[in-house]
Amino acid sequence: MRSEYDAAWVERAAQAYWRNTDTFKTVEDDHRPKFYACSMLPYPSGKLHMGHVRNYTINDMLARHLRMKGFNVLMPMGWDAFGLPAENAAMKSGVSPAQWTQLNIADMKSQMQPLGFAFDWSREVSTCDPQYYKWSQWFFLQLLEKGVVYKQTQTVNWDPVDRTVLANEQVIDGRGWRSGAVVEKREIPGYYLRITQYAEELLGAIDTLDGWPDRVRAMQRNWIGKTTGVRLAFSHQIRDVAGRLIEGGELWAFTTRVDTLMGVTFCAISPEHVLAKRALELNPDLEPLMTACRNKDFDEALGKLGVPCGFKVEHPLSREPIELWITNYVLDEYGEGALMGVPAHDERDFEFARQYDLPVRQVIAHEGDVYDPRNWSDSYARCEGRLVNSGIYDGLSVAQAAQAITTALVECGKGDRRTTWRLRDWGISRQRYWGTPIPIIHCKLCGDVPVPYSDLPVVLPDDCIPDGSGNPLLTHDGFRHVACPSCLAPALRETDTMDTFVDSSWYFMRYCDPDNHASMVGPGSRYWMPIDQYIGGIEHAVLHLLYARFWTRAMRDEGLVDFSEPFKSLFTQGMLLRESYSRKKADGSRQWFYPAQVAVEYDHKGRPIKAISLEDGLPVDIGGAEKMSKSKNNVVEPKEIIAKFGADTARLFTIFAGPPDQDTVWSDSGVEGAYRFLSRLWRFAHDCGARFDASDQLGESAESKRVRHEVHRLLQQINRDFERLQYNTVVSGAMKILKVLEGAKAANPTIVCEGMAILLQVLYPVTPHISHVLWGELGYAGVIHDSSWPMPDGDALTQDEVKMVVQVNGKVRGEIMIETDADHEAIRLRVSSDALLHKRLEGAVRMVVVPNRLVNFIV
Ligand code: ANZ
Ligand code: ZN
Repeated sequence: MRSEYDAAWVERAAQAYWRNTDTFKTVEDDHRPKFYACSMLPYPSGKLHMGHVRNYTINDMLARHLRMKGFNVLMPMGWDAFGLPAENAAMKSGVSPAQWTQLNIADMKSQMQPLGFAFDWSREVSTCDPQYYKWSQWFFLQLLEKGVVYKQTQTVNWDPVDRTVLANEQVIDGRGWRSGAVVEKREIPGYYLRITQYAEELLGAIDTLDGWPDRVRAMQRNWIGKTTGVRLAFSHQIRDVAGRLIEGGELWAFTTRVDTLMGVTFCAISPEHVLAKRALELNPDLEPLMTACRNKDFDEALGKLGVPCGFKVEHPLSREPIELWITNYVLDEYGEGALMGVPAHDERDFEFARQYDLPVRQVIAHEGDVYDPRNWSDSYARCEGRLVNSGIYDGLSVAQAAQAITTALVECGKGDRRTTWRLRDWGISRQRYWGTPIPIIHCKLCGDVPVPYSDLPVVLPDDCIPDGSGNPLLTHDGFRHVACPSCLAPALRETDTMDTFVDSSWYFMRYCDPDNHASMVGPGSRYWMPIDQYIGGIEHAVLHLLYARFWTRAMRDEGLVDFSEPFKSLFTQGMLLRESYSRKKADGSRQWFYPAQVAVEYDHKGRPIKAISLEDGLPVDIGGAEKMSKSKNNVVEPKEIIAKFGADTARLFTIFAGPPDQDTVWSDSGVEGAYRFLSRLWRFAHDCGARFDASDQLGESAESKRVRHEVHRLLQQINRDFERLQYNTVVSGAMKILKVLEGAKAANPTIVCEGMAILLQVLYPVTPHISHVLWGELGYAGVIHDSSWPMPDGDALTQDEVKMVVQVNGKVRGEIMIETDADHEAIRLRVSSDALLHKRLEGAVRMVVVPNRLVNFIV
């Protein structure tokens, strides 16, 4: 055995073994319980970063641990291969998205390979593979037949930079989630999935997801956004060009605070509302402000914009005339696209009223509050108190008033109870090339004709190179021109492709039946699904998870699967952060330094307090720990770490650095510490190798017992931490075991040999290479991968000696070691045989014993 740790050699040896024996190939097996452990599939950007390393190491630890515990574990990997970056790269470099993607996949795979993850690569899925997306197309057509897919012309969010349509969920604060561009509104036709049909079920079932973090469950609830309130009608006399009353002379608005109805001082509609359109017809001067309202989703920075449209509506109870405004803070897609403005008790309405000098009328009095109509206080919005300025409702509590007013509205036919949802149907049409083609053919005679099932997949041509001038499929004659499947006349293929969230809605089922060409899902999926542990970033807490939950239900309702929730448990790992160093330049922008370009001074806790540039010796600002990002020069490349220290060190550090579900700061000294630990482990193994051979007697010495007790106690803690995925303390527990063994000079070699086996086994999930090799070098039976997970031995855990404190007249005078549950006589004997203590006992009249803890002698 080599005397020094050589990570490169160790890792080559372990990986050669795994490769040659196909260790990670997984097959269905009814004799073992199954466990499906899956990481969210990565986008093949070409670069593997430390965040991936952390994510997949967590997954790998889980998989290896459970395999040794007797589970049949599936841990696959694949590629979210469609999407925008490939098109952007094509525009820059002239390489086709297909080629760029294939190269990146190969590249990333080669960066993953040295890390030794136990993926079953025989099940690799790439979403741009026609054999995969064929089934997304097939399912799309199934849903179209059922009406779950429908086509609609709608106002959509248009991202002017990415030149594509975004789902509501992809618009964050009025901006595109990828480009950050301010989103515009456009009208175009597209295909929609009726996710709203499942809103109630998706919401209710969140309660059953007890393996999910509460935070994610709350985020899902919030996205679905169920609100109950009242829909009420304000009458009007507004007529269309033909002289007909628009919408029967009623403006419907949705409110959650019907109790404030007598405080309405204006009504507001969105610029898309029919009444707004009519207002514009009558008064073209409204155009500029309306356009301003329309093109900017409400953005705090821009403030609220509004314009009175020249119409009045009538209060449903008081019949007072009320002015109607068009504003940018009324959302067209929410409720009725109209609201009743109650500035006194709603903050948005309050700001708007202040801005346009509209009246504020208080209708709720909160005890202890003096209402000041010039300054907003959050207490004004409290849903409690009594009514004032509300006629017959004065004096009622908020709850009573809500009851009474709702009843009054319902009785006169001007209102009803309503539930509104924030969730919209899922628009999946993208005006982009690099995605799953939507399997529709447009015929002049027959309309939109579904591609016959026998013609699937509709294969995406892989020779297009987008140039920024729109979807290249539009000019790809070979793809575009087809015969209509129903009348055979010349027709045009749909050129929109599907949102890539479609691809990621069921890829995890494909891993279960990767070679099934006969159906979307098969026996593999019946065996493996649902996923027992899903692992990924919190950034997917809403969109991806919600779509996958919906898609699974749609599959269930087609009879394809018999479960509703695809992910039993969810684990969201934290990010790796690192200090950034920068300096403000003359033009106000920042110059970012690589850590190697600065000298840093740390305080005693290892926190950086001062940094200077090595080049000019002048100070540099310390940015604090931030997400690793190329633009800030604070990225750590896995391959650098692997080249210097090996994959086991990279894995060990990312796990040891902090609780896996929390953000963790990268530290170079931490990496070195991880490497030193592995070197020490190697050296210890080297030194004790010889001792193991010589030993054959089972030791019963006190020292042997102590060592065994310590090791098993640590194992017990480690096992608990494995179960709760608290992997950082698994590592610290393992470090403690090594320390115990190193210190066990006098212990029986058999005990040390057992302890070492346990140590290698608990480390195997995190540092599999060194554990595999040392297991062999030390002559343990078989291969560590096939060994069974170690469990603490009950006998070793019960300690048979305890420490007792000895007091004389209540003062601590010393301590003794004695067998557990010793009786009074034994204790007295033990103390009097103690050279120092026995003197103090002269004249003792009585002894008081707290079993296994303390003895007090009264003299
Ligand atoms: C009057 C009122 C008084 C309101 C009050 C609130 C407080 P949530 O709870 O988020 O669902 N609203 C209704 N339709 C809207 C739309 N299309 N765009 C923007 N806002 C709209 O919000 C419901 C409340 O948001 C409704 O209750 C309405 O304002 C407003 F003291 O009505 B409320
Ligand atoms: Zn036709």
